[in-house]
Amino acid sequence: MKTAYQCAIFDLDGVIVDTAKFHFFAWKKIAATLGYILTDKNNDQLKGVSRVDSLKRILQWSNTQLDTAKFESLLVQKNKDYLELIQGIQPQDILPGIPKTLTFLKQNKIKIGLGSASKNAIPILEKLKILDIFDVVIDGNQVMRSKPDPEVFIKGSTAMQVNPKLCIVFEDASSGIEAANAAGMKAVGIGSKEDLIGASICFPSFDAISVNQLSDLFNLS
Ligand code: B16
Ligand code: MG
Repeated sequence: MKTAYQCAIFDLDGVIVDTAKFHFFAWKKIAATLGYILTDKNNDQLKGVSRVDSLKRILQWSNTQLDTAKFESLLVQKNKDYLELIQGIQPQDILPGIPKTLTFLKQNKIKIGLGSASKNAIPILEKLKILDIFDVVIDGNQVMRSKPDPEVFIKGSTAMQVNPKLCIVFEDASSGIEAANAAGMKAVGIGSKEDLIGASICFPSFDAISVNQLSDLFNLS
């Protein structure tokens, strides 16, 4: 019988809650002030990427150079706009299939971690009223290097004292799938197979994962 996985590490934006669209709105507004129209394709390349690195990418795409003060002020403005957009999020905004999955993990004594690039992860989990479900939360305040660097996931498995080989990461971004693979973890993609190359398996959403499939994923059956 195969060894059972001992922990699940969730990405936040686009996996637990659909805040990805609010990041997009906020970045679109910033890009427009630079005379650049941010496309859906651009946005896919910002998923899972830190705030600073996201702005660097937008400057590159728009061929813009800024001094440090202006760069900092755009970061502040983006976060201000983003926080306004997510002000009203509530437990009903948790994506379908997530509550069932968290219950399954608790029942099977599988540890639950968060591995997000966002510096706003804790207030978001509080708004969703699920912060206390997590054994460990690693967010953008605790890492030096953005996904696809594996730092965020390695910090999570270390804090939970679980071998990376026995961790499953759930991710909606290609940078996150790359980070999970680099950490030596099993990467499960939430989204399309075409976008999430490198994932060991993909599901369109958590709603599409049955309890039997969860058992299989974690080698419990
Ligand atoms: P913040 P995740 C990431 O979160 C988002 O996907 C990405 O779009 C965002 O730029 C990054 O967090 C930083 O977020 O500005 O709130 O610190 O997908 O890793 O949970
Ligand atoms: Mg994400």
